[in-house]
Amino acid sequence: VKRRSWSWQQYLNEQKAEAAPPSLFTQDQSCPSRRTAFKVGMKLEGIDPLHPSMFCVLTVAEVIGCRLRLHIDGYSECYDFWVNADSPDIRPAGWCREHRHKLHPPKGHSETEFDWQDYLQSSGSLAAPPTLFTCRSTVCEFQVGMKLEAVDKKNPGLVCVASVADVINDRFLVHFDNWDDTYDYWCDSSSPYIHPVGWCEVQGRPLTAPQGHPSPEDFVWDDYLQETGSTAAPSSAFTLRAPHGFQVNHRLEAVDRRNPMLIRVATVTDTEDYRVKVHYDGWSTQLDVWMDSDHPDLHPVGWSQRTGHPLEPPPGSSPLPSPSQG
Ligand code: MLY
Repeated sequence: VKRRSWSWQQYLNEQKAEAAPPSLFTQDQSCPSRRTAFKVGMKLEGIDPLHPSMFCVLTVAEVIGCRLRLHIDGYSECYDFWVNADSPDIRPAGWCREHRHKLHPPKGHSETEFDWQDYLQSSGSLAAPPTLFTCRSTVCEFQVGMKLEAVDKKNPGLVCVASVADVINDRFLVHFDNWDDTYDYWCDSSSPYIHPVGWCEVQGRPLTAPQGHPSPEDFVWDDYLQETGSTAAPSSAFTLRAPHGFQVNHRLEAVDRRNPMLIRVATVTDTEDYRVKVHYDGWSTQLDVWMDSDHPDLHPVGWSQRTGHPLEPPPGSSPLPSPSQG
C-alpha cells in the first residue's frame, strides 16, 4: 500500500502554526550529517534502558532511517528498544573491555569467559564497524564515587542523596545511594536535575536520605561523607544550562511514547524551564507527555523525511493531492 503523501508545509499553513526553530534542538535531536550504515544483524555493546548501569551485548534488529531497534542478546524481544544511530548509549564490540566496564554477556554465557571473537564466530555474525559510532567530547569534572544531590526522575518531587556511579566521556551515571539501578540515569554537567551537596539546605527543601539510613530526618552530609569515605562533587563541576526556548504551539516530530517505532506530528502545549508537554496532533490530550526538552526522541520538523523515516500524520488530516494517486 502506498503511503499517502502529507506535507508539513501545507499542514503548518492550514494550522497557521510554526515549526519549532531548528536551533532549539540539541545535536542529538537534529539531523545527523550522514546516513547510518548500521545493518540488521550487526552486533554491538550498549546501555540497557531498564538498567542504565549495565552494558549489554546487542544486535541490530531493525533499521528505519537513522533509528535502530536493538535486541539484547539472549533475552526476550519484549526488551528490544529504539535508539538514534548517533546515540551515546551504544558502543562498538570490545569497547567495555577496552574501557574497563563490565559487559553483561548474552544469557547463558559466563561473564568471565565471554569472548567477542568466539561469539561472533559461533553466531556467524559481524560486529558493527567502529566507524559507525559517533565520537563524543571527553570533558567531565565528575568522578566515580563523588556525592551529589539529585532529582529522582521517577519521583520528581524528591531530591535525594546520590553518587556518580560511572563516567563516560562528558556524561555520568547518577545513582541513588542504597537503591537499585532502575532509578539511575545518565546526564551531563549541565543537567537541571543535579545539585551540589548542601543545595537542599540552602533552598530550604527536604533531602531524601539514602535508603535504610538510621535517622533519615537528621541526615548530615559531613558525617555521611566521612562514614562513606567519599567526597562531594565540587560545585564548579555543575554547569546548569539555560532553559530551553520552545514555546507553546511550536510544532515538532516526536517518537510515540506507547509505540516507539513511530514518529508523530506533535505540538508543544505547555512548557517548564527544562521540559515541554508534547501533544500528538489529532490524538486525545490524555496521551500528552511531559518530556525533557533535550530528550533524543524529539526532533525538528523535517527530521523524518531527511533521515528516511516515515512520519505519522495526524489522523484525519488531509493528504496532499498527489499526481501518482491519479
Ligand atoms: N515510594 C517509592 C519511592 C522510591 C524512591 C526511590 N528514589 C529515592 C531513588 C518506592 O519505594 O518505590
